[in-house]
Amino acid sequence: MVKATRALASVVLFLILFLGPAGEAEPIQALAKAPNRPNIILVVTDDQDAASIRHMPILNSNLVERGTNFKNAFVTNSLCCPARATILRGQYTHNHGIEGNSLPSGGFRRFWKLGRERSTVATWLNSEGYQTALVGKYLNEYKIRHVPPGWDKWYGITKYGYEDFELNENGRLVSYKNGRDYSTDVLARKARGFVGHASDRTAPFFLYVAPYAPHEPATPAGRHEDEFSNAKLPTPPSFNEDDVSDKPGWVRDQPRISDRRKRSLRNLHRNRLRSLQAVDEMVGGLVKTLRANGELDNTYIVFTSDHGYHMGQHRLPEGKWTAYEEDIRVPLVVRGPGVPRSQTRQHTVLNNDFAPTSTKPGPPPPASWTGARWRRCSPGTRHRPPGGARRSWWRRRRARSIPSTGRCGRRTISTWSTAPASGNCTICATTRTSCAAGTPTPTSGRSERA
Ligand SMILES: [Ca+2]
Repeated sequence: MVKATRALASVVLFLILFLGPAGEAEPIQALAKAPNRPNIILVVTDDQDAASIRHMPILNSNLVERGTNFKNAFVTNSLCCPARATILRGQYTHNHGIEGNSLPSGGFRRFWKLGRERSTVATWLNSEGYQTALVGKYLNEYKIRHVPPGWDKWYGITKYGYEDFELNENGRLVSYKNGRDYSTDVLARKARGFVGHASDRTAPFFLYVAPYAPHEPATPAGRHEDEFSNAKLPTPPSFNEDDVSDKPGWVRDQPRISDRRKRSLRNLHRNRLRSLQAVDEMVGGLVKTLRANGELDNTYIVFTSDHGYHMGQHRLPEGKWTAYEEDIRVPLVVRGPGVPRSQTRQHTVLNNDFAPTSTKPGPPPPASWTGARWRRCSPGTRHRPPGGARRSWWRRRRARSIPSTGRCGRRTISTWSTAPASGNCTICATTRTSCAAGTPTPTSGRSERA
């Protein structure tokens, strides 16, 4: 009984507390009234910029208008695998050790070799009696029959694609390439199937559903191909900047974006929006299934992306893995019991905080956590900047702009620099050409795209 109560508090408390409405008592009352341990559905899209959720009408009517929208949600490393490892572990990149999408700096195999799978949000919730399932993208370079611990049901993508893809379905590799199966729709069916099955049991469930959209090539479902044909490429003041003299060298070296490239970006933008429509429908389907099973009022639905995306800002063509706002800002919308409806919050939330917020693996919390449980975000609460190593890391990342892994002497460290022709060593701060200890070896962000 004590364990069950603690689990209830652990899962409900933090989601509710950080969402605390203007009235201080409401979240506590909501917790006290919670009849059952709540279910959690975490939707993580791939490469979705925060602004694009306004083009998802079902998401807006079912989550934004029925929940709370966080306008300042950020990731601490805007690349797929490091960001997803952070969501799973509640750690900064330099602590979980997944610095890239592939070996030797990252990828699934490094996550596995380091034993990181043995302690994730899935194992924590599973040990508290939750039914758990992952549907969709796990980690880059995951392409085997292995099913990580902590997951009761597993439908991990082992080959990325929209119309030609492969899933590991509970240890069995299943290929989809008949032209009739669209990846987001297949994942939606798996997700709804799990919710329906899990709802028949008394134990609560945790569903991590991660569609491939709107990742390039952003192929839309056939039924959405003709939509957004007149959508214009967003061109904020940062788009294709005329004056980049205030930028680091690697940005100053970028040429202006040509008209031809602008048309390419516009077409990609339209396809990204089209591909998101199936995700929108997936969200609607999950809500419908929850409602049909009587679980909607006892389920938190969290919608976010692994990181943001830039398309022409600061002269940078399409991509990610920079420290610019477009890449680190993500959508974050939460709906669930006790969550204020149709509210926005301006407080800073990081992806490091997702895992600590969603669960509590029993006392004591893992020493590995570098995220924090989301604090009460009532009006007037001020965000405290990270301290110690977090602050140092953050400053270093903001000072640079694109991450790379380098060595300086005996130290290996991830930094934010992308092979400028000149400049300081990103580790020891001496000029690169005169750095006696060693020269950092930058890794291009564009070399690890998936
Ligand atoms: Ca991604």
